[in-house]
Amino acid sequence: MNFGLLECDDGNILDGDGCSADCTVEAGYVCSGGNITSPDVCVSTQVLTATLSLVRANLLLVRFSGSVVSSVNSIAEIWWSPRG
Ligand SMILES: [Ca+2]
Repeated sequence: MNFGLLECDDGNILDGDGCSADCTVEAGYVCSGGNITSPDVCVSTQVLTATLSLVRANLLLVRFSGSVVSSVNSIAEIWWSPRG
């Protein structure tokens, strides 16, 4: 956990999630909230743009300007957010 001596500590040794394996904040992220008992939480600062195209009846194509993660709330509702 982050004792204030590291740029960040998210509790893992993975790169690409905002806090690198050597505990530095990765480009395009901000990390905060870490303390002696809790890890930092890193979020992407990337602002995405989306392009919508109606491919054919009942088929919509969504293209994003960057990597995203998605979550499905219902068969008609999908949410996307910047990866990270
Ligand atoms: Ca990490």
